[in-house]
Amino acid sequence: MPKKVRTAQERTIDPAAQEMLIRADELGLETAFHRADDFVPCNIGAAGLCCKLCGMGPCRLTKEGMTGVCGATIDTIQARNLIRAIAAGSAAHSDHGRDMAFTLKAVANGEAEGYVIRDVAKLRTVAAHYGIPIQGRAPEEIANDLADLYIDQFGQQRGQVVPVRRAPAKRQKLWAERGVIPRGVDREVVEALHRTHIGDDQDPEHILQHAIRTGLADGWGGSLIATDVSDILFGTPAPILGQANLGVLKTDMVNVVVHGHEPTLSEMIVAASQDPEIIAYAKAAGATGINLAGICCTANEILMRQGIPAAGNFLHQELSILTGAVEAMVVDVQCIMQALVGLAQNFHTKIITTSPKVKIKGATHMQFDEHRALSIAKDILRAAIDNFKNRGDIRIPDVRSELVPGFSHEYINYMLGGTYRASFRPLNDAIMSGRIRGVAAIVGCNNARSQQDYLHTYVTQELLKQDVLVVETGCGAIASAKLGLLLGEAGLDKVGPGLREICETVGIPPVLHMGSCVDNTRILTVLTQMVEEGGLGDDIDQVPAVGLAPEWMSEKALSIATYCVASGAYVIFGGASPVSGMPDKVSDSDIVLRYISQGWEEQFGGKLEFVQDPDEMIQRTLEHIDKKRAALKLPEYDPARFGRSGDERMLQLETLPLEERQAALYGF
Ligand code: SF4
Ligand code: MSK
Repeated sequence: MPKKVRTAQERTIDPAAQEMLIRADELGLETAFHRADDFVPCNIGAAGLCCKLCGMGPCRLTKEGMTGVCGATIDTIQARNLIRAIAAGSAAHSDHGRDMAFTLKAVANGEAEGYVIRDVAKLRTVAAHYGIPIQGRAPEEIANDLADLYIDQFGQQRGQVVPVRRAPAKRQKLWAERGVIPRGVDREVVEALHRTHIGDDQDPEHILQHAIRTGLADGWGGSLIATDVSDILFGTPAPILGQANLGVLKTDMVNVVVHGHEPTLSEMIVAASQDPEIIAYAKAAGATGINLAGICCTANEILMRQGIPAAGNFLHQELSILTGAVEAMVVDVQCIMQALVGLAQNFHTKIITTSPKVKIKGATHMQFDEHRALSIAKDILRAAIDNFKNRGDIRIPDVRSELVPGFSHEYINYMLGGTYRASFRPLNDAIMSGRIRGVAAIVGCNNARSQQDYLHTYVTQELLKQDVLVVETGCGAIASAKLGLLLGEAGLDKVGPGLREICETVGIPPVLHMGSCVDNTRILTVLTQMVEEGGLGDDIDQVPAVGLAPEWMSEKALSIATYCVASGAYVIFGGASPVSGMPDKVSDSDIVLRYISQGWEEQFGGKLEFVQDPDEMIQRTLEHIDKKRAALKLPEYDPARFGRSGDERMLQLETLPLEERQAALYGF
């Protein structure tokens, strides 16, 4: 089959990205978009039908009934591949959480240069959840105890990881009955690897049962710890004005792009960039100052706390280098393409790796250590400033959008009820009345095989028209940001009438940005509080809500999907299914697909499905929401019932003569 080379417009809907892809072609350079066109994925591996777990393989199963050399069946091989991906995703998020907990310990003991505890209220709230004494104690003492407790969760061997106590009571009971509460974060990941070694667990359903426990170790373990500690150290996000897209890079400033996931380094680079000595150093180099911008989830971390602009999402990492205007790209962990180094060699951009866990051949390594964080951050910025003089031709697309990110669970609680009666009641009431039909969490990555941002933004916009409130995280949130959906009232003219009334009354955008990919735990917390508020059932699986990852790419996404399913959510992934099996067959090879859908739904009330067509994603989302509404005996969704209040109505009334306005408003 001849390979199809896509045009820039077919590769991405983002005009800034299109401009950079055309520049890449002009310069004879390639990106992930080009490489995705250059080779077709192996259809055996893509369907989960290849096993390379031992030296007798790789065994590629291409026909119904085939087994590997050891006799492993298609369904066993698929289940093993899937749980290994989930374990890797759970490990990545959780190791991030572990590092955050160690940083909290160091800060509590005065050993971390430059850090302070910024959110003492959250520290006290979280500590109180676990019975850590808070009365009359200094924040550092509480933080020390919380750090010890959190560090213990990773290596704990028996019992239950403590964050699961924050799930709805009924859910905890269900998990206990099913035997899936994680004992310790590391233990579940290790067991997933052990079970999938040659000659171990060979019952696909039994393997996938442990996948649930491995995913829960992420969502109600490592990720939740990461989010808690990030908020305690760097502040719980609240709405702040920001900008997104490549147009945030500056022609006259030293551009430093931070990329990856952990806020420990990026927050310190933000602090260092404001140091007068560093600013003076930049000016002495001929620049007007230092301009920081983020990529991927590091972007989300510093955007929602500091208002530092986002240069873009996952597929923008190479595109930002193509501008020729980036003096340094500073990376830590996860979602960093090896191709950055080769591409950067065509420009002056320095790729600086910083994590002891991540090195890339050809990159400059400046290892980060939280004990000397500020000094290292300044060294990194000096290296970027020194590189300013080496800049060649630059082309920065004049494309950027404004946005308001920072809708943490705590802020949503506050915005709905104010300081003295913070509550989720108005949200629950709006869903119960049908003003809001339901909630969709649209999260996850970009994928070079999709048209960048198209699926995210199409699904988002269509659900908004149907009065579905959308919350977003990760690279999906940046996709909506670039389209202007995260700005105050932007896009409200395309939002359903009931949802529009709520957005206008509360003063929120129709899409709420809730953070990075590790922050999907914020969505779990929101769902839990909606349950606890009353009126929407007594467990998460009863809430009219759906999770979607239309352009998923990473193993972390699979782990997120699994813990959301285990928490009771219906999760729809776009793109390719890693367990699609033999084409067009209803056979053994469908066991895994059936189990993660019907099987998991019977046990946990949530299910995972892979759906390629965006209209089908939307249809299934709405059907699920309406099914959950009916089960709760809520009124059937009817868009015609709402829309007579809100800003537009008031503006219309203002044009009427006084008597008519009074008649319309008060009936006299
Ligand atoms: Fe093949 Fe079995 Fe070895 Fe997998 S574990 S590579 S199926 S022999
Ligand atoms: S960065 S995991 S591409 S969301 Fe979190 Fe984006 Fe997905 Fe990486």
